[in-house]
Amino acid sequence: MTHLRSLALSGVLLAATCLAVTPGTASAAAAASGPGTNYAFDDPFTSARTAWWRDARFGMFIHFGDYSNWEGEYTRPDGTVCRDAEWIKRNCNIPMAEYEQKAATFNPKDFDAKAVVAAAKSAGMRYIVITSKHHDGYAMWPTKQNTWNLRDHSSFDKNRDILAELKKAADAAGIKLGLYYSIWDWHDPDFASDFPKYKQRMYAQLKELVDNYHPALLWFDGDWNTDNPTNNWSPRDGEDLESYLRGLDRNLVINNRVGKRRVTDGDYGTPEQEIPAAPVDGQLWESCMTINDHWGYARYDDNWKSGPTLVHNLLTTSSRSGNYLLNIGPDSLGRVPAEAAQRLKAIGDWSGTAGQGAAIYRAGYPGVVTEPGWGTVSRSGNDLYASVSQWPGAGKPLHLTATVPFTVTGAAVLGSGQQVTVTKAGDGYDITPSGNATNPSATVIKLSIAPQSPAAPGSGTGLKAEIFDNDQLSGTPKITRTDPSINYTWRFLGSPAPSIPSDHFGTRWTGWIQPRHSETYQVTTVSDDTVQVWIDGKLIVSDTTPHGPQVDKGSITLQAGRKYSIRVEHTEQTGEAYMKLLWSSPNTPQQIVPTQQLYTP
Ligand code: FHN
Repeated sequence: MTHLRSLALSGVLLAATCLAVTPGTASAAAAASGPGTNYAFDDPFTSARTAWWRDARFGMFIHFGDYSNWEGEYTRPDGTVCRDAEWIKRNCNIPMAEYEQKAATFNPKDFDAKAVVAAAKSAGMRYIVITSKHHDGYAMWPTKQNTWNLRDHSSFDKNRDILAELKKAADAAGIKLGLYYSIWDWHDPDFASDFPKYKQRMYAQLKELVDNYHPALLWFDGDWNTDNPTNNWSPRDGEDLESYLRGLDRNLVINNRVGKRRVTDGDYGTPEQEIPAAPVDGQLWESCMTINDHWGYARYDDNWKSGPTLVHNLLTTSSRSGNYLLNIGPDSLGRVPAEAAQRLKAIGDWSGTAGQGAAIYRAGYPGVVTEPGWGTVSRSGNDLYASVSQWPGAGKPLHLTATVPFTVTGAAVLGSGQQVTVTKAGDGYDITPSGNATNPSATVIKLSIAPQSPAAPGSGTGLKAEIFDNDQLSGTPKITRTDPSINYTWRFLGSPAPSIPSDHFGTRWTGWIQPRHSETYQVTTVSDDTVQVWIDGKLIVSDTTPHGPQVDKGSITLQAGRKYSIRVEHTEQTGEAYMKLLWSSPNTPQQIVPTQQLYTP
């Protein structure tokens, strides 16, 4: 049973699609490409476009597809049982004909979008990401690109569209909807035999998703090098696709698996089943995790994470300026497993009690203290939220190590009137609550702090840029201009200006940099091919070995309000090109160094 529409139609469709876009070339819908293109049009760390995602901190991942119909178990012809969830077709070697027959019986008649959204709301989740197409290629919406989908190949009500139902319910509840899409496709014969044709079909499907469901976020997967079928997805494919999608909707938030999961791909990194030990240098991040041991539904999997564990994971990600994307796998009828719903509610009960959610939403890495052993500390403005999972014995202090001087102007246990004593002690503060923990997950102590007064915002306009059409920075610069910041993603086709070719160019930026805080700043570069940074005449970053997209960093102690000389030199030889200059400090969350703190010579 072929699932591509009739050849003539698919020919027309593909022809139409070809008119709309041919991967690897700019289309009317795609953003510009070629010399002079900078694919970075904002700073994801601070832009209005990503603000909802950064503030949200907590989302629901949903793995739901025709694989759910197996409920995690396949009985082989010899009677033995094979277990897997969304990978069951591949890992249990199910013949395609048998897999397709099973999909024809898929009938998630009990899928209730309002119930799914209510479960997310009950947890305090602010966005939802659902699998629109997983690796098995089965589309969960009525795609026109093939008949391997929930509308054309199932026993489901042909008048229903679960993505539309979910979009409507999410909008009504004020929750953003994201769509997961696997690049790797086990079903489409062109994935292995005619990759360009597969990509055209993929582009057409993604346009359907953007046009029909208006997702706030696209969560790509299946980007990695693998076989069976061989995955030829390349960094250049990622460049083309990301550019095309941003041409469709500039507000889209896109993860790093649109490319090859590098620091320069998409808007954020996607650690999986783990939480990074600290804020990730050079990129936002979101940890995705199962609530038991499977992404897709597996009826035998009772290894559910406890409520306190899930609360602690959420607090840990927020305290390191990350997002937590917690997964559920609806069963074959589309129902949210009761055990999952119960745990989601436990999280929401915790965050909704006594304002404890303030430790999560719009909160991030504290900067001014180190992470304690007794819990986590997150920061929102000049409030620290010490979330204590190991409550001290009566009269025993909780110690916080300070990284810079600050004063504590107030301390209170959320949900309790108990007294909290704060005393300066050694390298920081001792915090001594007088009463008991308020709950088994985490008791939150809110500390109001007064950091040392920052200098007034700067009035800079950026740095002088001298752009050379060679990678030795030799001779007279072809272009001299003022660059408001150093935030360049040129990728393969772009360059600093239309007159500069996309290979063999270089730039020298010079001027002054003005910190707002008197403290040690981490200077972070994202570069390809080479980079050097001098501040106050000191070489802070130096990576002169030609490299692919790479993070380098250095540190320097600066005085608030003072202007320091800065010189940045970047060269591009061939291939991709990137140059970003970020900074962070105890009182400065990671960001592209802002224009007003940069001055021309
Ligand atoms: O292979 C997939 C897997 O099935 C699941 O979708 C996870 C979720 O992020 N992503 C891939 C494994 O990294």
